[in-house]
Amino acid sequence: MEEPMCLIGNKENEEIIVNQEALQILLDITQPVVVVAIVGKYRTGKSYLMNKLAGGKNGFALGSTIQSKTKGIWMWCVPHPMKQGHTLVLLDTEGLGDVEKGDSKNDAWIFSLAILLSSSLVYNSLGTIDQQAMDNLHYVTELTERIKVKSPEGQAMDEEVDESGEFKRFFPSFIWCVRDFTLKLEKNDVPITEDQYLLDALELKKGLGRKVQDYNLPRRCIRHYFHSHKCFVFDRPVSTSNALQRLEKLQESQLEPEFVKKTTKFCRHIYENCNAKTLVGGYTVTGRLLGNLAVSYTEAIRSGSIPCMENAVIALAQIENSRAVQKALAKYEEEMSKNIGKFPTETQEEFLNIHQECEIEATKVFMGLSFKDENGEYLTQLIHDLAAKKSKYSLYNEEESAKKCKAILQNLSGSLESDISDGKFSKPGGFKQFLAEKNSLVDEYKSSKGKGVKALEILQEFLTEKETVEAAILQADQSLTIKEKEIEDQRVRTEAAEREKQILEEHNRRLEVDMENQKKSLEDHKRLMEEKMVEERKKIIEQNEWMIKEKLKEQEEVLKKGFSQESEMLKDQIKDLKKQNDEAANRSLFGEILEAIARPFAYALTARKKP
Ligand SMILES: Nc1nc2c(ncn2[C@@H]2O[C@H](COP(=O)(O)OP(=O)(O)O)[C@@H](O)[C@H]2O)c(=O)[nH]1
Ligand SMILES: [Mg+2]
Repeated sequence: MEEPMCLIGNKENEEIIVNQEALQILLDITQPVVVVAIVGKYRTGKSYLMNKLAGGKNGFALGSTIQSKTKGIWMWCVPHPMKQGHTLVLLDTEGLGDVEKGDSKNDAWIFSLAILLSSSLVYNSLGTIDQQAMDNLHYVTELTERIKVKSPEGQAMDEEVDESGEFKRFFPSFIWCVRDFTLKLEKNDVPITEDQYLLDALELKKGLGRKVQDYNLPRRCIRHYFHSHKCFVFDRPVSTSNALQRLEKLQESQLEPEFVKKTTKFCRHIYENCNAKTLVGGYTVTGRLLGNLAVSYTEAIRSGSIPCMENAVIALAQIENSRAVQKALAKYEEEMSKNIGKFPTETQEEFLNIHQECEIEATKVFMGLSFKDENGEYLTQLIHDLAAKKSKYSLYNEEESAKKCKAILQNLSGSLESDISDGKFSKPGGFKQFLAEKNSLVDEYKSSKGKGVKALEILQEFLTEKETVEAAILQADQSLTIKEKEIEDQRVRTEAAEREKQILEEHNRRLEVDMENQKKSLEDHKRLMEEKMVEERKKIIEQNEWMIKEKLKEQEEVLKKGFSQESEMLKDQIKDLKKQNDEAANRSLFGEILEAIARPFAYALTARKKP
């Protein structure tokens, strides 16, 4: 992207909308995305810092030039400077808490969206971390009303569920940037780190009074909702206000060295430590997924409901899994088309080998793109559609075989045909001569290569066509007695019946190998799906274990400070997470789901066999 673009517009008195052009850019990004969003009051140098992250280019318009910029979330996608194969998506919020632009009711939604869409959230403020800075972050205290974790369907209407204990799992990491910081980083005359400075500022006060509660609330939210708390303090970039206005035009050498140093350190931290966005269960978010997430959340808000992370993931999985099926089928076609020159294959087994190779490639594509296909719904569809494609190609292989066999017969039977029409066999001993020619034709046909699976059937068709002529020649042959003619006639019939039997056997044998192949394919799919599900489950268990560790840390801290009520709450949450993990570890290996996938196919296969 050459320059930033508005991703989510937030015009006053209008609905929040996703800009289609920006959406398309996201949808085209197949790489995982590291998403850094910045929030905070207007004119605190947010856009300036985002430009630094984009590699120092001037893209996001700065305060002095933006009077008419659209409010909302602006987006800039750039190649990640350190993580190969990743895209860095910068989200700059425009006009949050800007009184001049009218304090739209949508601002709180924009704040929530920045959280929902990012993997790292930067909160930017001026001066020091004081009460004012905390107050400006009041949106964070309203998040329980703006973000739902679980789908409300499973909950009773009047049930007040506190889901904020789950926020940590979904929320971005938290980075506080303090600009124009003038204090010394010290506590009781001892130097402290920036992170310690933030943690001290987030310390809770004891007491039950209203004032204490108000003081504690935003701090509590920040500690409890976000899983990591980083802080960067910046000096003033230049000393004169005149120079401040022209900041973007100044050379680095004209800025305060400490400011430059800190900016570099901040950028390095983002590049090195901010991870790609993931969904619950550890699925990595690509630009495509991010675009769909933006649409899903924004639409929830427009329709008057609260964005629900679980629902969004379900909706996303549906979109992605349908696409995974389509991509896998396209892969099958692509691989098959490379092999089409080998048709007709000599045997059905050869055809099935080709099919199987293509199927494996297709399934790999599906497994790579799909996620959370918990009921095996999309896998079933894939297996079904692949089976249909296999039938189509199998039929084509048969048609090619039939064509080839007919061509061979046509070629071989030329002289026999002209001998018949010339009446060469209408003489005593003619029948024997006819038989000899016919048999040598059949022998030659049988030894011809590349006839494929229809060889017998087409021969049978050919010989059946000749039956009338054969009978006539036999009857006309005066060198044979009636008895001999009867015997010959019987032999012709027996031979035909024999071939018919052979054809049927061959047909059934083909079905048999088809069935074996289908069974094996099901087994393969089952195995791959099982592996994938084990992997997915492992990720969930790992994530829960990480949550437990985070909560234990939090609990230790609140216990140290004597907040026993909070500690109890955390204890419950930890207990719950442990229970979830025990359940996940003990659940059977999706056997039932996989059996259910296999059943209709096994049934369809047995039904096709001829008696
Ligand atoms: N005092 C101060 N001004 C800054 C800083 N960084 C940028 N500015 C200037 O502040 C004005 C607003 O910056 P901008 O990045 O647009 O702020 P935003 O509204 O938060 O995005 C511009 O004139 C910038 O040059 C800083 O660290 N301190
Ligand atoms: Mg800005």
